[in-house]
Amino acid sequence: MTKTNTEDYLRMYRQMVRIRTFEDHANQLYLSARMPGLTHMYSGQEAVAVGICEALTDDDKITSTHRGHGHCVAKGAEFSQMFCELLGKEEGYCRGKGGSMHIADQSHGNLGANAIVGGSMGIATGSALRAKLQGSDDVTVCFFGDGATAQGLLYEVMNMASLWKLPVIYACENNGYSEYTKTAEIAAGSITARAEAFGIEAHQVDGQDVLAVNGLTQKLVARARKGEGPFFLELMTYRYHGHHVGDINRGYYRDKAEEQEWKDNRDPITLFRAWLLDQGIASEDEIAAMTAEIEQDAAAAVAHAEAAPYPDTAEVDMHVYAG
Ligand SMILES: Cc1ncc(C[n+]2csc(CCOP(=O)(O)OP(=O)(O)O)c2C)c(N)n1
Ligand SMILES: [Mg+2]
Repeated sequence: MTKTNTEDYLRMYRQMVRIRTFEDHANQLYLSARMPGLTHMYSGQEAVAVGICEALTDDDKITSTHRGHGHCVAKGAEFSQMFCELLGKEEGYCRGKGGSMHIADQSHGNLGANAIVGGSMGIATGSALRAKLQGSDDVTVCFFGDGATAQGLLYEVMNMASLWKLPVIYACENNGYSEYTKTAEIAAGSITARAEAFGIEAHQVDGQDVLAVNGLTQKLVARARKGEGPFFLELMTYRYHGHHVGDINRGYYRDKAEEQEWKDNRDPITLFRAWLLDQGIASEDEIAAMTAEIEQDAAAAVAHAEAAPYPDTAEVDMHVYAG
């Protein structure tokens, strides 16, 4: 059964705005040299993370990528602990030692971001095998990008998942680019056909339409819980920023007109906002108030994280080895 509840719609919208707002602040931290290292913005892809994670419970698991802030927020993470993690502070989800590309939030079932492209595929499949062996009905969603379909690991794990009917959903976010290269130049044939070759049911979905993503994911999650998995989703989407925050002059591989076209006509937040207004689910004023409140939360979380202490140097090897 798919969700039709007003509260669910508003929460989905809120979560999408929270991701966009988080990313705007993270980008500012980078541009003003207040954050160490680089980070990869999720802006533009919000409907994918939110549409999928809103179909999951805290017991369900996800694995994430180098572009992982959106997945982390959508799975229930708090701004404050996330910004602390980005700034290397003790209060961060990984006590400041993971940073942007390694945030994990096990309390909400987020097994972690991963800087290795495709690296989380084995972890997600192992998590689904654990669920099956333990007789648990939780489902694992494995997020990865179109570029990660070039990793051989995907074909090893899809083979196992299909043979063993594992409760895993492979969610390929096809944003059209792998670093500075168009997907069309590096990926031959069809992405969904790769999964179908292993006997896995695969769907291509409009990744800018949160209701389409959520509706389909709810159905697949329910079926995966009954042992009908695995499944594969190819979510057609777009990233607004460069590959990472430092990739500002990207004209040599991507046209500004193309970026503008997606922002003007395919923005997931604008599209869903128009739908909420049209359906009378929210008013302009309510949406403006929600947006302002989220902005305040983010600004307060950044201020908190900047003032927060770094971990003690004595704990540098803490959490490196199990036990
Ligand atoms: C194993 C591995 N190879 C190469 C890289 C360098 N790298 C980082 S992100 C990226 C592109 C990934 O593209 P995609 O999977 O489409 O994700 P997107 O960045 O578009 O979200 C590459 C090649 C890496 N991190 N890990
Ligand atoms: Mg990509």
